[in-house]
Amino acid sequence: MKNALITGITGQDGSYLAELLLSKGYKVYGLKRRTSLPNLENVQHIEKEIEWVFGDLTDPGSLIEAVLRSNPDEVYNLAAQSYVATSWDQPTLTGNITAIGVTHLLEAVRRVKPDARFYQASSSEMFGKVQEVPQRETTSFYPRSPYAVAKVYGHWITVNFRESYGMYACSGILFNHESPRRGVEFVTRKVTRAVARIKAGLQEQLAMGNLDAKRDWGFAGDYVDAMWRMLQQSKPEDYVVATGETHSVRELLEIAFHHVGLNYQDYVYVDPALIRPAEVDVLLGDATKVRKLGWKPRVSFPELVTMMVDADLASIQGRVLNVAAL
Ligand code: NAP
Ligand code: G4F
Repeated sequence: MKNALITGITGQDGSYLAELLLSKGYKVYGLKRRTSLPNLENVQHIEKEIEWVFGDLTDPGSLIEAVLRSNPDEVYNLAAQSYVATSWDQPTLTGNITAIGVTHLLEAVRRVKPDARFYQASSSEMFGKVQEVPQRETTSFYPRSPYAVAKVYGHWITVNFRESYGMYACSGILFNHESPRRGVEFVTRKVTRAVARIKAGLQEQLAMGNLDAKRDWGFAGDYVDAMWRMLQQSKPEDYVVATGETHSVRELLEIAFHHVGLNYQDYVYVDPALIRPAEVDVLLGDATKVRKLGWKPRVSFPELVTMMVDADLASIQGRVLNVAAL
């Protein structure tokens, strides 16, 4: 049986990856921050199958302890301050977690279990003001937010540990991927949750930012399989993971509202406060390289959006029932 250590396991991707590795017979160790209240919603169905280790990417000693305890064959670093908009409000915190935190974890692996295979969650945000279309592994980075700058650091320190120490360390440059487990502030979930609430009469309007931004959106459950495949190869390399399609925020609104028989223009207004100081206008990935590992996206953009709306509708109905039962 292989051991895997996952940081960021309570987040969207961590929960899907934990499910995947458990289904493959791994013993899964999950790094978890101390929180004042439980935040295990995404992993409650597998909570008892996971070996929990407490730690924080900003605390090197706790990461050494986590690697010692888990004795991992594979380490997946998914933890980050991952919300781009917050990175302008908290740039130093974002750098400490999303950039320097990667070095803390790589150092812990290098000192304790240097033959462990290491995955770094790099991001298409690194392409920022894109230098070519579509973006591929060789496209230059031009980060447009403190988050993206931190991710560029995390990406290159991973390359550096691979080249300096011969570690099996690689990065997946993942384009946006979403699911019903997505945090509620990200644009897809913000929209699908609002659609469900408007349909249920719990909300009247929806304030949005830049409706013209375009993203290459896929399904998170598909993308964690690509992470695993990257760590099963004979040598470590970096890979772009994307669908190869791009859609605007406006298209997202159209599909989500239309799914419940509504017109988004009757409910949505643009709030200038939600426009970012610097924007990534369009992302579109070329996943040719990772497709050669047998990976491909399985959920289309309309399927993804309607899946998320349906999940939010079901969640609201469940909540109403629960309240009624009290
Ligand atoms: P997410 O839902 O925001 O999850 C982030 C995770 O990181 C949470 O488990 C969070 O724990 C944990 N975390 C935050 N700060 C930490 C710290 N100081 N120490 C330890 N853990 C910490 O993110 P996601 O969407 O699953 O994304 C996973 C990773 O992929 C992130 O690194 C993200 O930047 C990157 N990425 C995501 C996408 C995407 O479209 N989803 C695309 C490219 C790259 P709490 O639950 O305690 O907050
Ligand atoms: O959903 P978003 O907040 O995601 P963003 O900024 O693309 O970042 C996500 O994907 C990255 C991969 O490319 C990850 F690395 C990162 O961790 C995160 O998961 O915003 C998407 C787009 C942006 O252009 C934003 O300006 O939607 C636009 N947008 C328009 N109105 C909005 C809103 N975004 C949010 N969150 N809220 C709005 O009201």
